[in-house]
Amino acid sequence: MALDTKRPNDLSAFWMPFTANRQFKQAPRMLVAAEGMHYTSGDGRQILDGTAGLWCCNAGHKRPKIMEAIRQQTEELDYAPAFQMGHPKAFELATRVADIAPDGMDNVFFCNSGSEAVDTALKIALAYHRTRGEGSRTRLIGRERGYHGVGFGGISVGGIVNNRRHFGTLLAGVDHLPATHLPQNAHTKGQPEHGADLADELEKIVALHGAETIAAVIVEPVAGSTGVILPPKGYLEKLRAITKKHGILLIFDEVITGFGRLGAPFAAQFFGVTPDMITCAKGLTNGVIPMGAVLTTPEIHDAFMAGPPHMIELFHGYTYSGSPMASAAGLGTLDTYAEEGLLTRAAEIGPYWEEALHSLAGARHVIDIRNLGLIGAIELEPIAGEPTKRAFSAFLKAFEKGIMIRTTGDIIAMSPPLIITKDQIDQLIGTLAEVLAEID
Ligand code: PXG
Repeated sequence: MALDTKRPNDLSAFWMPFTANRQFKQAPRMLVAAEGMHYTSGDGRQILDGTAGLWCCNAGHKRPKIMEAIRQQTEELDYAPAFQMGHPKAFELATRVADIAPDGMDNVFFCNSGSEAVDTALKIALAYHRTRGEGSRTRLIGRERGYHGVGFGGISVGGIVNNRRHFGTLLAGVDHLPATHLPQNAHTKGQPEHGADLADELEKIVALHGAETIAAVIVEPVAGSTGVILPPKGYLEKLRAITKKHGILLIFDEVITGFGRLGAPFAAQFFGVTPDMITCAKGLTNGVIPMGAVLTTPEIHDAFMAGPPHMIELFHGYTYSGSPMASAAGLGTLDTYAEEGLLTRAAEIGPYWEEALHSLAGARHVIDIRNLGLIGAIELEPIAGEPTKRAFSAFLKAFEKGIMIRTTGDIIAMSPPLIITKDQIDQLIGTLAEVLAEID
């Protein structure tokens, strides 16, 4: 039977995520191919990728090992039930992830995205305390300006107003630490000096509610989505000490910092602070096939491994947890990272990136520049009464000129693939300088 196409193939059916749909559909920005550091736009131009897609294509695009791993997997095993059955590559990938994870993070729970990883970690935290007879620990603590995906758990602990206020009452029993963004740290290269004491706010929350009611604290070691907010020197160490003192689990949301973004496999290693759980996604499969994961300590994992052995220990999981195709993509990705030394490359190229980025300090509209590893942010003075407009016009102009950047509020955020060369950094920053000179 011939396909019955009642509708023309237009842009109306696809309701796009986190997008100004009407504006996009009037002047679509289509991407039709990608390789290495570049996208190809619908009108045939090469676009230098300054954002690794959405912080996910850490090894760049269409990398042969990853593509080949997926191709081979399509010949072998398309899908295997994820519950009460297994397939070898999920186990192999979990072992390989645990290998590069901080010491003591030995267990890996797979899911399909960062949002699912966050909700999984929060559920594990609650169930862990309950399993140990501390069922009164039900409160979850997030942070203002935190982004933890879009599930109900994630938006509840998250601190982005627009992601929360349209969606009802959210989870009960959630509190927030203050964000670590301080004006006195403007134009700092690398980790800021001021603000470690903001971690002490956790002591106030503990005093208010009682430690015995608090299950976990979740933070991004470096917040990406809200415009690159860095942890002041000593802040994460303090947070670790306070959580440990009160028996509260510390979760690092490493969905963007995981897999080499800061110059170590995980931010936990970069900062030398080990949490109790790590959430990750994105770079786990180089963004090619959706996959997320939660890494835990054996202490947490083993607490569930009690009771009759035929019983399911954790009532949680997804149809596609550790799916064959995603596992294959993950293995190809980790091979690529290892062969090319990408998980530490940001440490090598970071100083060059830092200098290039901060060369924009005197450019029009710029009020702050922040960086760490291969992450950079340029904060612009908003147009009076029209927040976000200036940065968005920078984004449009940049795309016109052949570079891809991200904006959030009036902040330009960049996180190029870890394979970026010095020449490409020059091109990215040079083009951005032109953009800033040209926009209103
Ligand atoms: N946690 C963190 C820290 C994230 O950055 C998520 C969870 C959710 O992941 P999923 O896979 O469910 O989207 C994220 C996602 C941006 C941008 O431009 C950032 C994200 C996603 C899309 C855009 O900053 N981060």
